[in-house]
Amino acid sequence: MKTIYTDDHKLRDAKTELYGGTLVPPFECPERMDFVLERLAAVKLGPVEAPTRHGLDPVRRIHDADYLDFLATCWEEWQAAGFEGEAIAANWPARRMTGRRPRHIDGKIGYHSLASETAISGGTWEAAQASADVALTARAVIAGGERAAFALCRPPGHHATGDMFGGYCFLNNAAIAAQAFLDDGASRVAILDVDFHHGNGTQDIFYDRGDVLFLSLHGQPEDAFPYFSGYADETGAGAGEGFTVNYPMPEGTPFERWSEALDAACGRIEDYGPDALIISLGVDTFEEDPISFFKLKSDDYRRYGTRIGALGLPTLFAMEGGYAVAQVGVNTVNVLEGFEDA
Ligand code: Q9C
Ligand code: ZN
Repeated sequence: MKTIYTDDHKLRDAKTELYGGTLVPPFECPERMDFVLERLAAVKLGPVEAPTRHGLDPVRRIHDADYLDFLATCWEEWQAAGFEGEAIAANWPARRMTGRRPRHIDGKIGYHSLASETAISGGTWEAAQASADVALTARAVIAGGERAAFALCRPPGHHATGDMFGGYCFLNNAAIAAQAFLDDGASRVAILDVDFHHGNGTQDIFYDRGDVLFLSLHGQPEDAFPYFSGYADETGAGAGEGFTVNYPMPEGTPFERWSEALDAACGRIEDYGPDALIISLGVDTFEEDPISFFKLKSDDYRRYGTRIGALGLPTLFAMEGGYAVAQVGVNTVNVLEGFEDA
């Protein structure tokens, strides 16, 4: 399997994350990619190739123009406002307030964010565009006839909605790739999100559409970020009714229980019969992940990769989370190896 990757992700190098009331070095750090690359090479999974530039047109199919304008100018405006730290939201249009978009960057960043842990700093916008290019290039590899491709995306994407960043995500790489499949002639695309966190952004983007089936296995929202979405009774709306499927699970969930949810999700995908499958591949389900609460072990990743491979579909893997940094490579590549074993 080909991997698409660029060093341009290193442009995303924020120094701060708001965590438990203090500013800490971000869990979502550039070094994560080194461990994945190292493991890909160690097992000789396949060639690692650079992305090609796809421009903003495919990004605009998913994200609003005023949001993209905000991402492109946020850091400059934050500095021009005289702020000394990285750009962090502290104000939101909360219940019963106006939803109008402010002019001042301190207001605009709240309008365009869903959480405050994620800081914006210089290079973030450039890295986010490169990450989308990685996903779009992997998508083109599959369109060119390959059964599968691995988009080693960073920053991740599944928390980003059409008009909000947060949860370490800015552009929704999986959603952008799904839309590109549709725009290239596909009738139906399935997105299976196996990151520990609910893929709220992807769900929101396709919530009222029947041409994308979205399924997510995640920590239950009563106890886990993003807290305000991911319940089992969120099933889609309008033409999208029945095309969102959530599998929230409690603290301590082991592979035996998690894999039952995966089996159920795979059954739904088989019934849907998509032209392509996108896996939002986060490995923060790992037992040693510092911010998550599932109990998967390294060997389990290989087993579930094989289950996904058994679907027999053209499959794009898009990297999402995973913060037990030294184990991110083994766990991620185990999924890909298991897939190829199917
Ligand atoms: N108590 C992804 O995995 N908040 N994003 C963590 C932990 C943010 C995760 C707080 C988690 C974002 C792509
Ligand atoms: Zn995650």
